[in-house]
Amino acid sequence: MDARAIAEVLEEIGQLLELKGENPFKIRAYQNGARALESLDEDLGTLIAEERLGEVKGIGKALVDKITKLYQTDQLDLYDQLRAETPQGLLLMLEIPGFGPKKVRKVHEALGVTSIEELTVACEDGRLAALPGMGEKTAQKLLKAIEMREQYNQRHLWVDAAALALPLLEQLRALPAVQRAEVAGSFRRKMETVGDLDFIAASDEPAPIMEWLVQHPEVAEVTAHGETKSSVRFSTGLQADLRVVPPHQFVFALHHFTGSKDHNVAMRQRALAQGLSLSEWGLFPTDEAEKAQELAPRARKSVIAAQSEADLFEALKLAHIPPELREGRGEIEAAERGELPRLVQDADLRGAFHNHTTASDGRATLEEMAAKADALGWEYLGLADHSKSSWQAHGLEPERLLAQVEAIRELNASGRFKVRLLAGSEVDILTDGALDFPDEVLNQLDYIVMSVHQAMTQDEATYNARVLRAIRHPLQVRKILGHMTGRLLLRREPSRVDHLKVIEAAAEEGVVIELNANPWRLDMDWRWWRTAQEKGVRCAINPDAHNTEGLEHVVDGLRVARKGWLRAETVVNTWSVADVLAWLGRS
Ligand code: DGT
Ligand code: CA
Ligand code: CA
Ligand code: ZN
Repeated sequence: MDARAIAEVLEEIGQLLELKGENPFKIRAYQNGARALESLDEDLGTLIAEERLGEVKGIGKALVDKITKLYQTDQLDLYDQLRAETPQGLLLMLEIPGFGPKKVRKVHEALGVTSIEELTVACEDGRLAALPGMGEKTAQKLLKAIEMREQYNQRHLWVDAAALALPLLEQLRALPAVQRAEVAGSFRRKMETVGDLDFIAASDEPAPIMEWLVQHPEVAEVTAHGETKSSVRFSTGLQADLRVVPPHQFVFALHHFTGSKDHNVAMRQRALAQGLSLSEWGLFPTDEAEKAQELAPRARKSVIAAQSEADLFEALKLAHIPPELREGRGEIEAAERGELPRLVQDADLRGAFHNHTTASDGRATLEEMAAKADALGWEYLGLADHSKSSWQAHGLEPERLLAQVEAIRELNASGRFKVRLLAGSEVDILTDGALDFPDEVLNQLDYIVMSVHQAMTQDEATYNARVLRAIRHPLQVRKILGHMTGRLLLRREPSRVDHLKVIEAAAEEGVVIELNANPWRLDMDWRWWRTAQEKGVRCAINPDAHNTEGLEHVVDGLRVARKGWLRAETVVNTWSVADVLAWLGRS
């Protein structure tokens, strides 16, 4: 295990001990140990080998052995034992926001509650409210949090869905009976989260395809097994439908089950206006549509044969609409007028601006990051480590920041790497909207990324004023607004912010807005990018990389940028290094 994984184990041991009502000093020792490991300056393996781990501040004698054991064997008896003796339900309860170990222990001891279901009942029947220090308000808050948690659990991050869907699609396409296959639905539309997967396969022989799915080793439960449609649940909780259609219906089925519902409704209306009826089975003249419905589905034949979705759109006098735009948000009107944007593509990307190194909470050094950027063929790589107020992330004080700037300038001059390194900083926007460094420090950088990391639950007016103040802060260097709402998909709600006001201020001040490419963030949300682009705001798709592979996450942001109608010109990290340097006022 590496230092970070061990820190998580220590953190969890602290919680488990707290659930047991152990001595607070002991608990504190594990928490401090976790903190210390997270911000280690040196390699953990070296510290252990040289028997210097005990000298690290925050790591007591008792922890040295445990950390060493975890490092060497990935295992610790105390941890296994604690997990085994703690009811699973209590661990799940810890995941409810605002419900820490102390409260969990209280309801467990006083009410015998061991699961979220029992906790729900106790909240509803007044037993929880009656406990000292709890009250009706707490009960209502908990019920709300439990409900949110359930909603979240029903959806999955796009990248998690992809990890399952893409290999399955390969296997499906390889079956002898399958002529064509796709994953449709929200997955194909590149939604940030996916409810279920919708596979469509073209074949005249559905039986073996149904068998393949229901027998699949990854399937945990078969919820429906029909002749041409089956549904299953995988062990991750993700569900999938698989529909087999005759080859001549494939394009219509693919379009229909790609959705979205709103897009489909608008498409059907458009077809009707041309005397046509569009369905998952085909495109029929309206007067014959009823007749067609009476025939068995597999016998129906659309009067328009479509080999691809482009044929279908063409039949309705539309330009081809990429799946990620099919949200019923004006894409049909734009396609009709020939005004669909030329969407930014993977190959357009030439660098990125928001990345961390071991100077703050990254896991790779400046040199390792530069080498990776070279391997990716990037023209420039911007470093933006945390600022001093993000002390949990080992944020830099001005001296360390300026030393890093110096190191970056020297590396550029040395010619060791092809990539041009840029010196930035991820500067905290403090609670009142001030920036975490004085202007004279910031003005020595190539650019800054301004982000909120504390007090994220401020009311909308306060949060807005805070972000607007940062946007309007006069500086000589370019500014990028980082992860605007701080949301973590399926885990943490976005901060309340007036997107339109922020977008308008950014347009006025020439501040770039980040599209944070971390699959948990994808912040600012794709629903706002079209407006931002129209108002002249530029986008930086920022991987927010904390290690070398993190740089590759930039494509997760790109997927969502396309969903937000963004063209390459709008995205600053598609610009050439010469254009970027000119824009930054550097050479
Ligand atoms: P999800 O699974 O919640 O992430 O979202 P989708 O869009 O994948 O929704 P899903 O799986 O229920 O259905 C896939 C597509 O099938 C949907 O985007 C449009 C189409 N569809 C499903 N049910 C209906 C319906 O009742 N009416 C219409 N017009 N289309 C539907
Ligand atoms: Ca779906
Ligand atoms: Ca579905
Ligand atoms: Zn950040």
